[in-house]
Amino acid sequence: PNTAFIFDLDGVIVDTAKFHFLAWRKLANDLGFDFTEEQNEQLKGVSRVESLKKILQWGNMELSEDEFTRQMALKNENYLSYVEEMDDSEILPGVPEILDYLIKNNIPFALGSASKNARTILKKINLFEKFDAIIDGTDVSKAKPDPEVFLIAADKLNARPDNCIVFEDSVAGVQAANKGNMTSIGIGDKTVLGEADHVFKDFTEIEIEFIEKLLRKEK
Ligand code: G16
Ligand code: MG
Repeated sequence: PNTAFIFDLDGVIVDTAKFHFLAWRKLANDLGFDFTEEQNEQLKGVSRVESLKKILQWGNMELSEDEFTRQMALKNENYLSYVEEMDDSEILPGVPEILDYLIKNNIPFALGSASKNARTILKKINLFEKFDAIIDGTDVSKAKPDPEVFLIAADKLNARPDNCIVFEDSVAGVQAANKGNMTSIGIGDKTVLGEADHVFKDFTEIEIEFIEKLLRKEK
């Protein structure tokens, strides 16, 4: 059976969390309250709508439906002004090596992201053409920790979920992979991503030998 790999975008392929932070902080400040890096951490893997709901709660603020929509659009415009400046130097260390290995060995891989800007970002960093499938926030109806995004990816790659290996930096994403019956690899802090089958600080810590072991289905 086909083994396939699925990559999250933000926090796995690129660090766009820093741009989300700047854009959300501007929104909060414009509304008259502060927004911290610690709060930004809690928005990892969380959709745009849910992120704004949380931020408004933290700021003790309520907005009309129209104003909510307007603020979300402003935030995205601001976020995209940072994305506009991105190039392939933003790809996180160790990522090109693993993608090259997969391509060389004809192992299919997909993107599974909550972001509605995923395709734009992949084009900016010159990875758009490399993925066999791209599933993002525009393709799903249920957000992580629901496994929908990864299940669609598995289907597009013609792989059974239990033959899929998912790289994720968020707790919700790891839970989504687990619920989808996939192998979950956490990228980040072991104390945060403890539910993952394996955790690495970043891709430079992952040896090709480990990938080969996964392909042989050794645990
Ligand atoms: C990313 C980020 C989240 C962001 C979400 C939606 O998810 O981690 O912080 O809120 O996408 O992004 P957008 O506003 O671009 O639609 P992922 O799944 O790539 O880590
Ligand atoms: Mg992420």
